[in-house]
Amino acid sequence: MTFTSDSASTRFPSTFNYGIQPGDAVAATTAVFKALSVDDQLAVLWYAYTEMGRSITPAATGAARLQLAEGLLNQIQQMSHAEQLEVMRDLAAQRNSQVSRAYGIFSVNTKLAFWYELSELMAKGLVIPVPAGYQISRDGAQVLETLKELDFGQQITVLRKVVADMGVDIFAD
Ligand code: 45D
Repeated sequence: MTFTSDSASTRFPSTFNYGIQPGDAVAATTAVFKALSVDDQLAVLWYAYTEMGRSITPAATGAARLQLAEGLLNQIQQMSHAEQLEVMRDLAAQRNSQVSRAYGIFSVNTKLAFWYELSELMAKGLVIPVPAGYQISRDGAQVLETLKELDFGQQITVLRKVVADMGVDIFAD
C-alpha cells in the first residue's frame, strides 16, 4: 500500500497539521496560563496589564460595570498589603473566601474590569505592588510571550477565559 504525503494531507482536516490555528492559540494559551502557579498567574496578569494598559481605553471598562465591583474594590483598598495579596491569591486559586464569593457573582466583563481596576490601584500605590526587580518564572515568562504574540481580540478572549474561572461561584453545582 502506498501512503503518499499527498493522500495524507487530504485525509485530515486542515486543523490536523500540527500548525497552530487561531482558535487553538487562544485555547492553548488559556490552558497553559491556568496550569501556572497562583503567583505566576498574578505576575502574568500584572505584566499583561503593563503591556496592554494603554490599549484598553478607560471608556471600554465602562463606569456602570465597575459600579458593581466598587464595594469590593473599596473593601480591598482598606486592607493591609498582606491581606490584599492574600485575597488576590485566593481569587486566582479559587479558594472560598468572602472576596472570592463576592467576585463569583460578577459577569465576565465586570470580572475583567475588576482586575483592570486593581492594576490601576496598584499603579497608584493603593494596592500592594509587584516587588521591584521581581523575577517572573520561566513558565510565567513563556505564557507572557505567547500572549504577546496574539492579536488584541485574542488577548481579550484569553483574559476573559482566565478571569471567568477565578473566585468561587456559590451557585455552581
Ligand atoms: O510579593 O467591559 C507576586 C473590554 C509574588 C470591553 C506579588 C474590557 C510576589 C468590555 C504574586 C508577583 C473587553 C475591552 C507579590 C472590559 C509578591 C469590558 C503580587 C476589557 C506582591 C472590561 C502580585 C478589559 C500582584 C480588559 C498583586 C482587557 C498582582 C482588562 C496583581 C484587563 C495583578 C485587565 C493584577 C488586566 C493584574 C488586569 C491585579 C490585564 C490585573 C490585570
